[in-house]
Amino acid sequence: MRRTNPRLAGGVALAATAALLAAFLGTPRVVADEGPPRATTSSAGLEAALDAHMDLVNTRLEALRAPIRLAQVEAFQVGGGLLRVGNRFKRYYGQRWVPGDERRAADGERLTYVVDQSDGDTASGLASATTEAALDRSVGVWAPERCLEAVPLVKRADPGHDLDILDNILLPLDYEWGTPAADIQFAGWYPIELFIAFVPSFEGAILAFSETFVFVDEVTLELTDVNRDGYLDTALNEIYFNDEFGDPSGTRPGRAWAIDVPTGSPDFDVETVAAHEFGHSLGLGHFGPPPRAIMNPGAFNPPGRPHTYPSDSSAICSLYASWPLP
Ligand SMILES: [Ca+2]
Ligand SMILES: [Ca+2]
Ligand SMILES: [Ca+2]
Ligand SMILES: [Zn+2]
Repeated sequence: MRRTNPRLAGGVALAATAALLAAFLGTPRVVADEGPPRATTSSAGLEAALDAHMDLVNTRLEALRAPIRLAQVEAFQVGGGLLRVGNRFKRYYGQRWVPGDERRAADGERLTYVVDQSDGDTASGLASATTEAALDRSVGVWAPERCLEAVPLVKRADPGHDLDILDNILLPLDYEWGTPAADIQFAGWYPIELFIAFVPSFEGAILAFSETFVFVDEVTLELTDVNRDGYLDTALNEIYFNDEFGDPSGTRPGRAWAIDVPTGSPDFDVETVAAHEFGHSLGLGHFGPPPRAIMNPGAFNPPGRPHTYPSDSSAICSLYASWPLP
């Protein structure tokens, strides 16, 4: 949800973010020698940008004394379809949800998700109700998995107040620090400014991103593993979509967010991309191809409706077969 008077605030927020990044990095932007600055798609550059992003977010979380840290970022990059995962705390295997974790007001052994209806419209012309239905279907791609039988995926109603936090960390004058309403939050479709703040100079190449936060101890500020499974304890996951795609007045008018996109179309199918992102929300990484999987990096618009493949199912089982036991 955008704050009121966004026009006035936008430039200031962007400048503040750039200044902070500059202080942090030295050089926040990659500028070509000839001509105006332009996007680069080198994967090393994007990885460096994601690392800088994680440092920035964690510095702010620390300054705010928030009891969470950003542990993992996944950016869905178009143009080659590459995806990159940043993993911050390398001495741990990664992070997992802890069943019944009171710190995130867990709904018992269920995992909850919410769709921010206030950011659900797309510049490509989809209504919020339409994208919400597609996001629900993307969760429905995973829900029937045998190894999720003990992990119901429960939808929470949009409470109407601001619920997401990363938008505020990136552009504090434009967006509110929300009160999370679920474990997994579809934060909505955001203007290019948010993606400039996310990974400067790669903003036009990022279709969506997923961020996973973990808990730190409120007193010692150390990372926690309360259930001693060898994994950090996941606190929150948020998914953001880039509304520049399909914006008639933007730089990518011919590559729109759409519903039921046929194979071969340049458009992006909301349900398919969201199903991949929700896989990250559940804790999955990338694998293949081969074999074919929802969690292949960059696989979108496969024929027919999205569905899980055997390797997706076995990956889910490796995380959840013994849930709620570690
Ligand atoms: Ca927010
Ligand atoms: Ca939002
Ligand atoms: Ca743990
Ligand atoms: Zn991914």
